[in-house]
Amino acid sequence: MALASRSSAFIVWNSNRINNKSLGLLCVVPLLDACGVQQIDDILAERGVTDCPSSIGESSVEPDRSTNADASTSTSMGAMSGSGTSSTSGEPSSSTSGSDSTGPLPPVCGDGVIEGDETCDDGNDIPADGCQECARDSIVFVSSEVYQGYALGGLYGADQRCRSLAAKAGLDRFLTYKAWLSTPAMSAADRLVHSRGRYMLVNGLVVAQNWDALTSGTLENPIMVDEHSQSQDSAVWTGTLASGQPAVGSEFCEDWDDDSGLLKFAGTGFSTSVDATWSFFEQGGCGSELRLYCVEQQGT
Ligand SMILES: [Ca+2]
Ligand SMILES: [Ca+2]
Repeated sequence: MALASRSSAFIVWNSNRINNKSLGLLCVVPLLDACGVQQIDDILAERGVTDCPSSIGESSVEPDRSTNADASTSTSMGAMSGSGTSSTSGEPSSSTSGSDSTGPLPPVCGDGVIEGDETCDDGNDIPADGCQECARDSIVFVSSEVYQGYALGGLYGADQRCRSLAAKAGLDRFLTYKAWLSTPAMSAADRLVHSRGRYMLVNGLVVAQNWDALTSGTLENPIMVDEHSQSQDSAVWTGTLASGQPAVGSEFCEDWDDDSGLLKFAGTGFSTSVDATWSFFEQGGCGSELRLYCVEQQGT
């Protein structure tokens, strides 16, 4: 009976999310989770991405990164191409790797070449143009969709949902997105890239200046804006403390993929908070329909 209830829950979710896509996939009850994730993969494939990951692998990130990185680099470079020879001007490289040792030359921030730990290099001193000190801004949004905590399909399924939402909203580099979500064995801090760049809402407001600020327990603006720039005042599945570590003591909805149908709980945050409760506020029942935080990932 638990399975039957999951089936109906899935169908409701499915009809809400993929209502007129006619993807031609038929879900068989024992394969609900796998099928749900597969359908999200197919949504991504419909948008021209055929290399959907079988795990949270970087192989899916690389092709997407290269194309978008090229695009953003060319536009930003184009915008500043006329302005002087700034090869050694501002924006010094923040990677302080030893200057006089034997290894390869350290990256030079400002030379227009993305290298080393740089995720962009627009060669200018303009901080709020999406590339600051050779670190690119990352978008973070709260999902416009809601999900039952036990039916996310695990961390991978949650990540796929973020990618699907980002793709449908037309966000760049949508395949890179991951959910701010932990299990006891895999923390958000371990899963997500610790960017030197800013974390931004899609409406341009700054959430945090970098990863350390994001995980400091205080945000500049709450992550209450979804991928379509709409406000969402809502509880959010996280299983994660503001530090990025798992919210120990909660049940994580059986790694966000609970087949038991039993009443379980998991850690939630609140989207309007700017203190540590943005990530962990209280535990919520896994049958509740809550949102996800989705975070764009920069290069490894
Ligand atoms: Ca460079
Ligand atoms: Ca810049």
